[in-house]
Amino acid sequence: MTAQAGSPSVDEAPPELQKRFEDTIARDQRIEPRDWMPDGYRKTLVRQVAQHAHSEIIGMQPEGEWITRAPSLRRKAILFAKVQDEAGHGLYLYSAAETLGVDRADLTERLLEGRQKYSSIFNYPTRNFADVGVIGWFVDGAAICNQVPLCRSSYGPYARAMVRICKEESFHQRQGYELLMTMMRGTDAQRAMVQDAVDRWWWPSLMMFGPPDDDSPNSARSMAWKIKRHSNDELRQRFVDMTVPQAEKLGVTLPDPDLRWNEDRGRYDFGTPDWSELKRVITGDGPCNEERMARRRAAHEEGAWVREAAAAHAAKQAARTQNGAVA
Ligand code: FAQ
Repeated sequence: MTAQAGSPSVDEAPPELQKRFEDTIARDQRIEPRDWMPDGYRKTLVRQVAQHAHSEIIGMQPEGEWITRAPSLRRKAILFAKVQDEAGHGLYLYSAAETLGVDRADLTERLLEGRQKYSSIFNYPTRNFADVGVIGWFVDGAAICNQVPLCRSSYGPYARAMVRICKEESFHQRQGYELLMTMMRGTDAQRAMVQDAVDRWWWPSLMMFGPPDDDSPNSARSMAWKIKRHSNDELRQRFVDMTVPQAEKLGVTLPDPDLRWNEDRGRYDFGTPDWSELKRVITGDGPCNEERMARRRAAHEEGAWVREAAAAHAAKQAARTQNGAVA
């Protein structure tokens, strides 16, 4: 990607622009689209924001599969609203990415060609309705831990998009927990479904935070630029500390024999996720990678006529406005 028009590369940027950028970061103020920024800063943001947007859109699939199989009208309406929110989050994030001088259609191409990633978590299957609850509790819970600090990210449009997204994620997490509470008050079979879903989603949820800090090539630079505010391991720890008491209240067991309170640290100790599994899933070899990408490609192709119609409508409106007619 090239620097935006009017934004010289770091080599040719006047020193006062570089200084202004560095001062803005140091003062914890926001970089805005019109400001000069180093190419690396822009590229890092495009990478992270696009990956985040793709995750929201692909993330509609695992739960979306249960809309037609929801056990009641109430659960169906809630699930519908949640999955629709995820589409909205994708749109806010693609819009934030576009302020960096990239085009949403191009980002989608990069995803479809496998040149950009989406979150590993969405490559796991949803086997029963308790999975919908556990996704809300774990996956949205992890998203909140990761994303609340991003509301203070140094890039203005990303930070502002995150404020709105986090409010909705918090509702998503509660609906998941409430669904699981209801199932835990039900039959033995329902309680077993919840425990089974917890067993399958726990470790993949810990992997959502990314590789361990000593194997995270982007963290140091992203944190120096205040795009990321905390390291992957710190956020993973926060998620564990938040979730263990919730699991106790719910009456489920988290599948980690090494999980225990550490009095000295005032935090929970926990086992090591299988990092080779994360690598496999990220590089396309997870349980549902092929299925998720095939569905995404099909949706893109099936939606071509909508994009064409919207573009034709926009062109007609623009021509009318140009001719002085009331739009
Ligand atoms: N999956 O050097 P790092 C949600 C990649 S939204 C796939 O540590 P970084 C809402 C990483 O991109 C979930 N790839 O990278 C919802 C990099 O590859 P690259 C998405 C991963 O960027 C709920 C390489 O590994 N959230 O859940 C993963 O500093 C329910 C090295 O890693 C976000 O995107 C992974 N788990 O830290 C929706 C949050 N981890 O790009 C529906 C914003 C790492 O160099 C239902 N993103 N990689 O080729 C972030 O905070 C960061 O980008 C991290 C990764 C923490 C994900």
